[in-house]
Amino acid sequence: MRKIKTSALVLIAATLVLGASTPQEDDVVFLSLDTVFDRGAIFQDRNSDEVIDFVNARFVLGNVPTPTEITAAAEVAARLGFETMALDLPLPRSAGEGTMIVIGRAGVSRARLSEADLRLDTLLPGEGLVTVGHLANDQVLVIAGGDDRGTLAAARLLAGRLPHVWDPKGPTLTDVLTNVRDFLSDAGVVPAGMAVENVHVKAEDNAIDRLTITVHMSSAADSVGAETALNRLADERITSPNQEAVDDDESEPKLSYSGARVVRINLFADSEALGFVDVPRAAPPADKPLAPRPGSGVKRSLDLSSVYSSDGFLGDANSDLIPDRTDVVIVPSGAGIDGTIDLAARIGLEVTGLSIPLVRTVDEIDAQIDRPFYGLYARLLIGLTVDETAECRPQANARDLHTAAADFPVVHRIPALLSQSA
Ligand SMILES: [Ca+2]
Ligand SMILES: [Ca+2]
Repeated sequence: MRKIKTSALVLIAATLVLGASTPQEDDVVFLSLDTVFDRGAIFQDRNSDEVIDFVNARFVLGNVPTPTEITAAAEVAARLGFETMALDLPLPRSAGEGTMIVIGRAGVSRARLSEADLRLDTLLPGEGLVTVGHLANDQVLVIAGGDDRGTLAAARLLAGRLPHVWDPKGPTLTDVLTNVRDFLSDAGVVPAGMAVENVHVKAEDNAIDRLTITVHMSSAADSVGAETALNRLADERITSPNQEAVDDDESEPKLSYSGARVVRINLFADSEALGFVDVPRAAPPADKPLAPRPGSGVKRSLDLSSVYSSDGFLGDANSDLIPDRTDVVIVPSGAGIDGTIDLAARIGLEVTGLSIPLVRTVDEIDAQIDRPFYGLYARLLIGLTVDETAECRPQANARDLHTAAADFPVVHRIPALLSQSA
């Protein structure tokens, strides 16, 4: 079944030319964080078989991106590849076609977007934001931080967590929108429109720091009613916090998500901002043991013919011949690392289970040098060339590998084709 996917892969060296096929008229092209991985502005089904086969996106980074910005873009690219059954490589960069995915403040500047409009100007070092910007008639996906660490945190939030509220098995941003609408409707004030404005994250945190929802009310009076109801909820939660952690099978209190420290509701009426209310979560998630993920043996038959198989960068945990995990960490360093973005996208395309982080900066590797990663630790450079398979070392032992691997969120999927033929 992997062949289905592989045969759909199209490598195009030349610049992508649009026009041969265009999105269907009923394609939703509205770009929104809650539906960013649905069929729409970025993910398209160009032959109308209900399977995503086209990634309508281009990366915009600064003129001279840092290795960390490349790493951030590559993490996002891996998720793009993961969400589609076919992909044109290389992924277009700034001058190409497609929805812009802007990485880092240098990318924001290059795209001529306003940091203030995007709420990027107040970000501190280590803080990152995923949001949607507007440029003329285009919508732009923006992933940026107060510094490179913040940008990378935001990229990993998008690549490894969204559209879920952190926990890959927990509620989604769409659920949050529904919950906010229901809460306000119960309070007698029905929103006229809603959207996820942005998702704020801090490096090394274990939850979304702040999830901001824009709510448009029909009138200023309705906005006051909404503010009153939300403030009452927030005050109750602040004065009598629930100290009990929330287990998976418990339903959470109203507008409380263990994967988001705060839900901020921005209230508007007649396009005028009328204030916001921060609703803190009732309790953090319960500590739970991380599920072990099987490690891999040493890859003795790795060569360039086997990189995209279970003998290479990929792994097959359930032995059904379909690669369902990655057994590789990409560490971009040196000159010409831009192609890391395409390499990550290709790896994402080839697997049915993806772990983020897939790409690590040299600094991150240095900080964890004593900690075993996956079975294979290959240092890669670009153009699908193995520059040096330095430090291909045997795994320390299976238990340590489980521990290391279990720290990472694993996004699983059952693609339409696979589920049909299963
Ligand atoms: Ca299709
Ligand atoms: Ca498998």
